[in-house]
Amino acid sequence: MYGSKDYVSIPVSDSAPTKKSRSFSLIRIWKRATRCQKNLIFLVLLLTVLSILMYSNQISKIEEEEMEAANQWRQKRREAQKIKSHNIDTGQIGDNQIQLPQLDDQKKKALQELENKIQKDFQRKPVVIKQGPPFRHNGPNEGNMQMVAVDIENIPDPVDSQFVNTGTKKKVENPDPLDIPGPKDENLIGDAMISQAPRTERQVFVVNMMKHAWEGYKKYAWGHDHLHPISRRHDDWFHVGLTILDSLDTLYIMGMKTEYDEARNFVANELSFDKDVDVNLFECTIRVLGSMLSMYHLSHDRIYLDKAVDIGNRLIPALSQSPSAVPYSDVNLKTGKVHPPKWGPDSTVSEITSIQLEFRDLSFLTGDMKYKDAVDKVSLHVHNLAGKRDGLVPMWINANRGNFRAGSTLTVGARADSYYEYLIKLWLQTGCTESMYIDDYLAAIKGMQMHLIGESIPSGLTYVGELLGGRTPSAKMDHLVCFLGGSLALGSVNIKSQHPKVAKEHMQLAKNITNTCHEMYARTPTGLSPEITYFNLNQDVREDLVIKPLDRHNLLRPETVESYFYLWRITNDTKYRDWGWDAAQAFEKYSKVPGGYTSIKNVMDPRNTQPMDKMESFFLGETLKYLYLLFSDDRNLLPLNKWVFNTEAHPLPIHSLK
Ligand code: DMJ
Repeated sequence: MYGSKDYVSIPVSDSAPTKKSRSFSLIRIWKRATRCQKNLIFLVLLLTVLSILMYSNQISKIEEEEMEAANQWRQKRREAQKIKSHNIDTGQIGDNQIQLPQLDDQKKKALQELENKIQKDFQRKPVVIKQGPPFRHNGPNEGNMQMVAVDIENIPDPVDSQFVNTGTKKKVENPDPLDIPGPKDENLIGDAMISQAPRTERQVFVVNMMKHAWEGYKKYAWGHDHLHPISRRHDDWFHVGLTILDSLDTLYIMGMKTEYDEARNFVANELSFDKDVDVNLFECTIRVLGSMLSMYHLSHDRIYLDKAVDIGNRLIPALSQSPSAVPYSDVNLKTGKVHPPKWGPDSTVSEITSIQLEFRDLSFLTGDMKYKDAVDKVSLHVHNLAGKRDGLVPMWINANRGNFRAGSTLTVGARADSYYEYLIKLWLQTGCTESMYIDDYLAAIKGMQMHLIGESIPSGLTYVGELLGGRTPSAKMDHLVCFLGGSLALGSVNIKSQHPKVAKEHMQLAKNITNTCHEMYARTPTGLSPEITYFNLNQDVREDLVIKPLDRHNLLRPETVESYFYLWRITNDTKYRDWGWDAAQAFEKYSKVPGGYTSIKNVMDPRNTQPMDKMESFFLGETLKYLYLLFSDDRNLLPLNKWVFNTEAHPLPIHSLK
């Protein structure tokens, strides 16, 4: 009804409650609250105040860190500017980069002569593919493999001369009756081809590890790059069945015929490199090209040579299309398109200097010098490049400009490691004829002694640290550095006649570093090494090794057992075999899962290793191969004066040019 009052009016104040009324009501609430409620409110208030205090403390810490970083950055900028102006003064250009110095005519001439000599020496070697050694077999599926008679001329001396590439062949008596080829085991391949020594118990153990890893891979990841042994899945990186390729020569050397046939069938029938996928030049060279070359040398099965040529041709644009002598890090296998790494402008020094053994071998096999020329150009460039410090290389290098990144860290670990490894191995590869490599190698080791090598407290363990930003010492050592013991020992026996004093020093260093790497395993509760270890330099601390929470993972890496192998072959000291055995046991105990072997996140807690669900291809390609060789009683199995292992443990022959 219109006009009648059908609602109740309530007087409402239009203004918000005043501060006074609000505090009155809070007091009222407080008064009405029970003791228990009051306690609760008090607790909440206390916690709030504490959190605010902690938060502001944190903020000021972050601010301090940012300030510190900014200061460091400013300092670096000032240094960079100094370098820049220095470069301008000396006629070089540069934007925080160091340029190749202008060579005077005399130096240019000397370099050209050196280059010609290398070229000539290399070409003197008969090219296998042209001369065509009789293929010993046509692949496991196309005929029975024949046993190769042991060439008595090629049996190395039992002790030192085994390692020294004198270039002269010496007729020697067979050092051990066990080495005489015995009756052929139908199930053996690699051993039957290379040697006939019986397997040791420890070798059988490693063969079983390989079998287990292979079975898991075959079941859950066949044709893919890597196995995830826990989730029983896989991942692809290059899309080429990387684990199969990395495993081939290990299966061959271990004489695992059935598994080897499966792998060889994959190469023959399924493997294609015609993939629209960007691959890393270095990783693809050491794993894929390295494995194909090795397999060709071991088996003389033509299929591997064809694949080696195919992958070599697909990788070469990374070298040929660079505007400088420094290759691009990535190349597309189908299109040949190249580019620097996705995460930054620079390549790492290890990746551009650890492709040479493989490409040079490809030239050796095919007679086509384009592969060797391309990688020799890189080596020569790095050899002459300004910015090294006493033979040590900054870890970043730019493909567009061809120079080191100024202020890069100096390390023998990640990003630089195999530069040092390949210096000695490149010298060995052509029968110790190319002095540039040995000169750089000797200078680098001296540089390490001057700047990177130290001793921990209290046990005096020899570590190889880093110079952060090229100047700040850090007692940090990657597990990757553990290759160095092996390389030093290998170098030592080969330089002995020319540099006896240095050789002795290097051998001692090799033993000390390998001992430290052993400690990195032995001192953790799992017996497995962490990825990174810091060494204590503080008199008040009683433990040599400092293992930070984020560095506690173990990726099944090979470097330590690799050095055990070299040290055992070279010194005959059985402790290296025992240490290798301990490592194998630890892998078996903490990394083995029903689906294969897995990387783990925490070597410090045996009850909670936190498996990472990944089996790297190098576990089969390197770690298990080196363990097998370490436990072999047969010194003729890939003797070190005939073979040089690439950084992925694929053996390539030494071509003595003398
Ligand atoms: C391998 O791919 C090679 O040994 C490389 O030189 C370093 N990293 C892994 C193994 O740790």
